[in-house]
Amino acid sequence: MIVNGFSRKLSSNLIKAIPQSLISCNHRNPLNRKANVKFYANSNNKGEYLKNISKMQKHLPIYACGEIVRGFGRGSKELGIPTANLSLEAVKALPDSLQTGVYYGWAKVNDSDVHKMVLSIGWNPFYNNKEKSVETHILHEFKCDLYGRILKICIVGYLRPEQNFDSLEALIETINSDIDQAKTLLDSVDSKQFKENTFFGETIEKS
Ligand code: ADP
Ligand code: RBF
Ligand code: MG
Repeated sequence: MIVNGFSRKLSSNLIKAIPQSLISCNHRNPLNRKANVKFYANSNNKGEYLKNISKMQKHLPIYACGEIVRGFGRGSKELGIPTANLSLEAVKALPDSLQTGVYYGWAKVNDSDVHKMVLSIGWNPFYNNKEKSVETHILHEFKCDLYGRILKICIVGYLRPEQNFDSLEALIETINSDIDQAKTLLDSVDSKQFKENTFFGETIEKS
């Protein structure tokens, strides 16, 4: 097992969720089951959102892992939403097809259980970062910090592009809405199958 790399790709083209107003559509999933999928879109550019979602979804799921490193420490202090940042090495090893934006999926830290997660990839336009970051907020309360541990993630679905905001409150509100959507989407049978993948059972060592 390679640390700091992505290891495996399966085919999936589920249409997932995006923020703004709630819309629902009928869609056939990869098992050809008919699914009424609720998603969020700005009614003015719904078409563009849908095209973008299908495009991103074609590359998923992506399995990746790497060491958790220190960032600016803002996630916990300013937002109340800690994010485990992947090392630069791991970020560089991610495939080019993985574009910036907000995603959801599954995460495991060292030998922990596999938990739901939301993921932000990019330059955090609200903070105008100079370096690209890949940050995972795990939907689990950890008793201690996780720096130096190995984070394994399975990126299951795309939620939305990165955005700038007028206020910190608006950023926090949107991230909390991402979290709510992720919780629901990851409860589906199609999402749960990725949690069971052998990737999460394999032992990895630091390189
Ligand atoms: P940094 O900028 O160094 O990433 P954050 O304020 O974003 O700092 O906090 C992230 C750190 O908080 C993680 O590296 C980890 O040690 C810890 N942490 C605790 N709980 C969680 C969680 N549920 N999800 C992600 N990180 C968590
Ligand atoms: N930062 C932004 O500037 N714009 C965003 O749209 C944005 N969306 C995020 C969505 C999620 C689910 C998470 C976990 C983070 C997001 N961030 C975003 C990153 C956030 O600014 C960053 O985690 C903090 O600055 C701490 O590093
Ligand atoms: Mg962080």
